[in-house]
Amino acid sequence: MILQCGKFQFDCPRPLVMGIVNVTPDSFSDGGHHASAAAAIAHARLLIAQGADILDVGGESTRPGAAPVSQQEELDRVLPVIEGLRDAAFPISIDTYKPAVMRAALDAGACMVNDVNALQAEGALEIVAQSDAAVCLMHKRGDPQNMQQRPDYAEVTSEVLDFLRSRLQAAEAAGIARSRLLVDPGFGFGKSLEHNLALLRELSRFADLGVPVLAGLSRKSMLGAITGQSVEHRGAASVAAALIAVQRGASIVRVHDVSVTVDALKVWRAVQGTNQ
Ligand code: 8Y7
Repeated sequence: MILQCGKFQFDCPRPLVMGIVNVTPDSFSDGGHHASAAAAIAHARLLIAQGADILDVGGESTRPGAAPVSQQEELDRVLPVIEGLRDAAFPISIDTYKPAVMRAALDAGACMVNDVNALQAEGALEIVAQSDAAVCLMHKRGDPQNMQQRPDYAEVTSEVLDFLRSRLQAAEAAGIARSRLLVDPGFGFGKSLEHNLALLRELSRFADLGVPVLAGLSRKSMLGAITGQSVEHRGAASVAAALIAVQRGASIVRVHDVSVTVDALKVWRAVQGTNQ
């Protein structure tokens, strides 16, 4: 399976590692956007050196309970980072659900849109259609402010699959070629622990949709619920979860801890044989 990602082309039998680059204002200095951009660029370069295949740059937290950020603030955070990395020619994904941020990031050199809202915002489909970027369509229920209140599904995997199927159709109808599309069940986005476990257990059903599957489990609260570990001690659980996702057909894992994930996947690939 080939994924078209702007000028990059990924051959998806080899699982890819997406490194998370959060651009948030530095609360310890008054350097403002310049300081946070410099820190994010340095972190991005480190993740690439550790073996990340693609970087996911985001300026608004979508964690449960997070407050929204204005469009201008989000642009001020992410654009200097994408521009600062442009010459290095790393594949960059922009983590946003705002169409104006997508457009500016794509113009600045991003080759993928990672949209937790699956291009449902007015104008989002068109902006991606006009580009040659890849796009990850993720399922969520509710908004970060309220999504963990009372998640309820009759059959979680089938419902999430139905949603992603309809978003794939909408994307193709808008002119986004299938070779540019990915799907993601959206672990933790309006799901209980049981829902998240069912989705991970049945992840191969998502791979059956015929486009690459992205899985984001890194440091998430479901891993805290299982292990009892606080967020800064979920590294081992995150590597285990990434490996399980890849074994069940995920093509890309979105992680904070790139170096250890890359090593775990090297072991998996060695056992699988040469053509993975
Ligand atoms: C995911 C994500 C987050 C995910 C995709 C966190 C932006 C929360 N999680 N994007 N974003 N999939 N595609 O804990 O699971 O990293 S933010």
